[in-house]
Amino acid sequence: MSKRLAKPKQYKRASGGWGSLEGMSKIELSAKAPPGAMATLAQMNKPGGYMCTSCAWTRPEDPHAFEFCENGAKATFWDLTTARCTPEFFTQHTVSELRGWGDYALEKEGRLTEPLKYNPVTDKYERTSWEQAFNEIGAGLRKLDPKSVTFYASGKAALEPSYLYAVFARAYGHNNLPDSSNMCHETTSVGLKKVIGSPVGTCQLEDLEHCDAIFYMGQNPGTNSPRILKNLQSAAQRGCKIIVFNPLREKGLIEFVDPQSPVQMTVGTPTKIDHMYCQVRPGGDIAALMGVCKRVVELDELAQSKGEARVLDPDFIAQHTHGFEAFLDKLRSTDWDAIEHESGLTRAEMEAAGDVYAQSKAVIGIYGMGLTQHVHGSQGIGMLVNLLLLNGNIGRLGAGCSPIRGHSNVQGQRTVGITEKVALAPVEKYREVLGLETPQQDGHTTVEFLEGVIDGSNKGYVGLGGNLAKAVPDHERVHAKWADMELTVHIATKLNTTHCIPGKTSWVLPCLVRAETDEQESGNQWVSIEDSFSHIFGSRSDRKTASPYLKSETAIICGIAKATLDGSNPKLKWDEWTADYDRIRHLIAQTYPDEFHDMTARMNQAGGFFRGNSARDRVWKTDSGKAEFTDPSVLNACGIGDAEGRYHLATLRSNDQFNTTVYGHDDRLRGLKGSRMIVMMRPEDMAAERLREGDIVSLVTDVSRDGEPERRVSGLKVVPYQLPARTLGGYFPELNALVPLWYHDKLSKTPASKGVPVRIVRD
Ligand SMILES: Nc1nc2c(c(=O)[nH]1)N[C@H]1C(S)=C(S)[C@@H](COP(=O)(O)OP(=O)(O)OC[C@H]3O[C@@H](n4cnc5c(=O)[nH]c(N)nc54)[C@H](O)[C@@H]3O)O[C@H]1N2
Ligand SMILES: Nc1nc2c(c(=O)[nH]1)N[C@H]1C(S)=C(S)[C@@H](COP(=O)(O)OP(=O)(O)OC[C@H]3O[C@@H](n4cnc5c(=O)[nH]c(N)nc54)[C@H](O)[C@@H]3O)O[C@H]1N2
Ligand SMILES: [Mo]
Repeated sequence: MSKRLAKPKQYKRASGGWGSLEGMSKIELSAKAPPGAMATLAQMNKPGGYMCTSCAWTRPEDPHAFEFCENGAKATFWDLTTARCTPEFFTQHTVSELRGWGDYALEKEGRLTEPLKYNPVTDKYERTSWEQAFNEIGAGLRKLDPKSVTFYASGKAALEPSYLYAVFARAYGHNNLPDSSNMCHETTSVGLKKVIGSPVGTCQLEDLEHCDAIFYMGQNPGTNSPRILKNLQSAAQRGCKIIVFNPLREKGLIEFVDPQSPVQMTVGTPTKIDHMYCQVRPGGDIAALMGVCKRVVELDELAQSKGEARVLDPDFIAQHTHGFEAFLDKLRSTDWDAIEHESGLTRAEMEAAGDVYAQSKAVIGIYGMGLTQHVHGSQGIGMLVNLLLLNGNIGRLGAGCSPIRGHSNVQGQRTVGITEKVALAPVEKYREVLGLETPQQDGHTTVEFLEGVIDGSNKGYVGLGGNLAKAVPDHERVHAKWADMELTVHIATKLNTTHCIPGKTSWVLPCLVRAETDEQESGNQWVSIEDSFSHIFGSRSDRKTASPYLKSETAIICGIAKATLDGSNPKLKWDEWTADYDRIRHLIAQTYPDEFHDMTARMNQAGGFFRGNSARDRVWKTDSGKAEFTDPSVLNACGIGDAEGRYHLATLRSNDQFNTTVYGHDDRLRGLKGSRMIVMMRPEDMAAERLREGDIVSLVTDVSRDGEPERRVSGLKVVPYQLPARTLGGYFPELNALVPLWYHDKLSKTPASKGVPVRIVRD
């Protein structure tokens, strides 16, 4: 073994800058983008244009000439590719063969062009007509008990089809409406709601312009929401202190060059983004925030003893919060040794962060999957809210709590009724507006759906987008049973692995993308989406469709619904809704009048329209009627603690992927190239394990329940990376087989993909 430690990989340039333009043009080539794709990009995220299908970050009122980012451009090129996956392609390949191709190769075949039906005799997908597909799917659904069928949604479909999808599910007879949120921000929907009464973030763009500090936790903006970098840059430039909590030193949080600023691109120096970078260990955020809060409370006590202005806001605490005393007791009784150990940070670091908080008049907490995808993820969110509440940092200018959502309309899908929880469905309004009596029993979360697949009780699956079998935990257990379902239906743009694990009867129904024209009887249709800031935007494109046989998601849902339901409810007007989406918006406005009145008119105004947020107005829709201080029961959010030989693995996105859609095999912003089958490891840990860069290892899950077979992923190349001790990084979805299905957030059942206990085994 060499005595010198391996040199950690890193990217030398800033985020943004020329690197992002190079990244974009590489994808333009490899995605086979057609001529004019660049002109289509210029319409993106502007009033009158179409809304990017990549992330859910908001759009300003006065968009830039090019209001898009490297990864938004990649997503668009990927959608607009000239490659076509036609029925002829399927005559050449059995589904069993395609299952082994991987999503990169499958999606590269291009856009699906015609409806397909699986033939189990030939093991091939074959061309079918829309009429036949709808009739057979309708007949298949009628044969099944609705309670044994799940309708999944993956967060991209717009508000109009999403609203109808939820209506269809309930008219058919179930609330089994999980969406990608159940693997993502469900921890927010449940955990944030519990403490502030709102399931979504409280901030608006103006807050980012007025905050003095941002606590930026577990989110990677350089890759996953690059348009936010511009807002962070402006904040940093005016002196806002950005304190990052993340086990990895993510480039977008360190320095940024605005690719749309000719001056900065040519002669300028990058903007430094972080004021402090705290490399917490996985799940260490609860302890880290305890440390910060402890310091803030100490500073307040000191100020009181000296007769100086208070650091806390006692009036806010008294008037607006509940549980402060219990939280204070917890802070006082938790000692620094435990906090340092569980956070992986030093007391000095946490105190310095506490000092910044105490000196700041307005603070924002931003977070992503690094907080939500843990066994005690809800408690991590609760701790961030505790910190904000100490000084009334919710519900005033420059302050608030801001989860960064994933898919471009994932928040909106929940807003318009895609939820498995009856309490969140507009049951009364369905009755009033649609004459619909809805099922009273809660439906499945994604985890419960998968349990049903494994035990055979879930017999039908309809997927409105997504690549669910690939995005979920515990691949081997789930895939072994997925094909036992009686019926699987996939509404999709491109072929993926989930389609290649067909149920006994199975269809792939190809749909339009948002950047294409959606011609119906009344003309080219508008759709709408909701972003992370609860703004609703209209979206429309006049770009030619990839194939004349494609249908919109709305038309497909209405087609299946009409063929499935018995037609006895005259208020369910599937054909009329397909003909003119204004009618669907009218229904949405009737169902949610406070938020969506005059929807069609308002969604196209500059900046869209804000549907409001109770917590922002300091109306707390919680059990106590106040914002809740919570007293965490653990200091680390990982469900399983330390042990000899154990590491905690965070499964991450690379800069060349959108979830299971892999654009390429590089991860530019992390300085990694060429392979996704890697495990990032701290050089000191590599030395201790006698591993060298390039060695091939397996990871084995270091926790199991009685009788479960081993969970293992082999063939992973060791890459030195600057990480906290005993922390590993690797890619989603390649490592999903390591996450046990039962390893999820306690409150919301969001899979705990960021703190998986594993052992390293040499191959
Ligand atoms: N280009 C692109 N854009 C995307 C996506 C994509 O795949 N590609 N996906 C979309 C979707 S659906 C989503 S949900 C979002 C996801 O966006 P993010 O929330 O950024 O998700 P991840 O990439 O999973 O990584 C989160 C970050 O958490 C850090 N982390 C891991 N464990 C911990 C921890 O215990 N504590 C803390 N503090 N940090 C931790 C990781 O190092 C990483 O930087 O992005 C959306 N946008
Ligand atoms: N280990 C681990 N697992 C994770 C995560 C993690 O961080 N770690 N992240 C989780 C998160 S946050 C999420 S959101 C899920 C993502 O899970 P999903 O949302 O299910 O997966 P995607 O990869 O986004 O789905 C890609 C597929 O969607 C289809 N598609 C693309 N665009 C459209 C469209 O416009 N309409 C329709 N109908 N179909 C379309 C294409 O066929 C494409 O193959 O994965 C989760 N799984
Ligand atoms: Mo997500």
